[in-house]
Amino acid sequence: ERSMTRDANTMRACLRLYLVTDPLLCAKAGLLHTVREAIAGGISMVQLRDKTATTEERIAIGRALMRVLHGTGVPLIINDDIDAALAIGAHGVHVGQSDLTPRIVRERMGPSAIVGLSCETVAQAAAADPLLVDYVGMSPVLATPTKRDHAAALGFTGLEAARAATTLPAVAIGGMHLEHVTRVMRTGVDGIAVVSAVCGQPDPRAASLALRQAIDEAVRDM
Ligand code: TZP
Ligand code: MG
Repeated sequence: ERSMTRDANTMRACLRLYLVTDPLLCAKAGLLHTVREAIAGGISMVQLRDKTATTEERIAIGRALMRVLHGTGVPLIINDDIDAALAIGAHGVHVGQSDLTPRIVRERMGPSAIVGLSCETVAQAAAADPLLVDYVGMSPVLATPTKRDHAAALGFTGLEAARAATTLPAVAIGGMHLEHVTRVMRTGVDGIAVVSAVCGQPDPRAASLALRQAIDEAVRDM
């Protein structure tokens, strides 16, 4: 049985403005402060992504994030680390194509957890299994310095093709900033995932608010 959070329409709403955290970009203002401000600005989901932390460190940060998110309705997704997600009581796990398989994530996280999968090609998007996966991240739309060794950029037409290859809720990631919102939302994705458009910005609340307003406007116009 599907929980509220895994319902496709709820999932689509959670994908509108998806904040993926970067420990270095958030270091100056602080990760918790950045997320608090971003929530006030209207982000709809958060992913803890820290490639260099240990599981113990991820658990500590994740527990603090859960306290920040408590009562907001904003789910917390953990990148790549099922043990941390289970210890934290996080809402889900996000994996890439060369990480743990969605089947393993689903088996270990249980039926009510959110499972996200990064797709870098049309074929990968077409292959994403709706029985295991709740949403796909189309990645990267544009080249970005935030992720090292990322796959070739999809571009907007590549994003359109990838989006058309699956009926799963979908979010666009990679080099996404305010000026891209209208074009990206026209491809039919449900939302936009950002790192540097919020993390490390002088005012993460204002940055989130501007993105959220532009996304909501694009959704209204569809
Ligand atoms: N996956 C694909 S691109 C990317 C991730 C985590 C980084 C996106 O960062 P930014 O700063 O929003 O371009
Ligand atoms: Mg990964």
